[in-house]
Amino acid sequence: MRISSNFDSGNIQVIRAEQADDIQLAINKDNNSDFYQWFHFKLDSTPFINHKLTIQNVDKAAYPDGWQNYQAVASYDREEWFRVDTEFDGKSLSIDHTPEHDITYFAYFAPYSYERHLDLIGWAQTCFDCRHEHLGETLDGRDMSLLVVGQPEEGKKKIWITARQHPGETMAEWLIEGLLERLLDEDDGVARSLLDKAVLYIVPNMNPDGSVRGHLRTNANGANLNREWATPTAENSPEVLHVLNKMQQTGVDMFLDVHGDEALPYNFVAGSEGIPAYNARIAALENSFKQAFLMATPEFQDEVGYPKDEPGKANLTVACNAVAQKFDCLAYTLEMPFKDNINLPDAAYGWSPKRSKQLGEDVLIAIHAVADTLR
Ligand code: GEM
Ligand code: ZN
Repeated sequence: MRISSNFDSGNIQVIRAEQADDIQLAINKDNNSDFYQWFHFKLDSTPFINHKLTIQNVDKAAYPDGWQNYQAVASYDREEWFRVDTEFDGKSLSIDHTPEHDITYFAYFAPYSYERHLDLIGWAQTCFDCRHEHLGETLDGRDMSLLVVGQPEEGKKKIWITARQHPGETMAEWLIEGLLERLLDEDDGVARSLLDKAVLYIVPNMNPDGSVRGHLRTNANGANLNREWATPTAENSPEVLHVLNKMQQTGVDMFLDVHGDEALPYNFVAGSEGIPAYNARIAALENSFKQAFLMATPEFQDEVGYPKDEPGKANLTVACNAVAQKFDCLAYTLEMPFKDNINLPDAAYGWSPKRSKQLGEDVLIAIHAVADTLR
């Protein structure tokens, strides 16, 4: 029996793995950071024997509430990721599984590999009305890729969408995959109408280094990119610097920053109500967007979410707040659950790549609904 994680987004530390019913593991911290929660590893063992895997250090992870009612995901073929019996006792996380094949992969959420990211960029840029732009390099020397969809013309709105600032939140890039598949479908009415009104600037992965490294929340240097939007630097957060520089060139009429949430079992949005520039126009746009999103899918809800920021008290290092303040525009953080949407639970898969992709398709309806009124 052996356990390994030496692959794209792999993260586990093996403490003991001699007996199938007593496998002891721990999650590694992000580099140069105290954050950890993302795990992804491979078990190579005898099938049809019950295995008990215990991750010892989950109580000190970034978001311990994320383990309440959480079920880990597993896969044999690295395509289908299903939920497995998982218990959290307040200290450690125990996974109880009887493999049906020699190799089983386990992860915090369905991984989105760097190869799949490159495939997404490659496919998208071959589509009509979609171009790739290189924005710059990351600290590990990977490319920051921007997809520009639609023809920039006078009067068209500029809509920016970023995803996966936090690399362990892989559902964010799954959402972008679904959003792009609809947006680039030349027969789709919402896509065609939206592209008559707007140009979309989409960054499918804001943090490729952290993704490959198996980080939860930071880049290669341990920087939490979603706290770097006030003063990004080439030395610590080039990913944000490249995107902000491009935003300066294009302007921004709407911004969506896509994330995942460890604890709350819902899809929800977090706005910019606490920024100094917040005003009735942005508030009305936020409501119009949410009403359209609620009509588009029952997977979205607006009852549960983050506490609202007090007026003028927003953290301006956060992307959504920084962009809303800088460009006086509608800006939302969109959150999906690592667990499930408990309004529409799925015991076998929980929240999943498929549902993330569908939400990407559905959010285009809400974006289309507000596009004309963004300015
Ligand atoms: C969150 S977004 C920051 C909190 N935002 C608001 N408006 N309360 C973060 O970066 O901590 C997004 C995430 O990590 O998923
Ligand atoms: Zn996040």
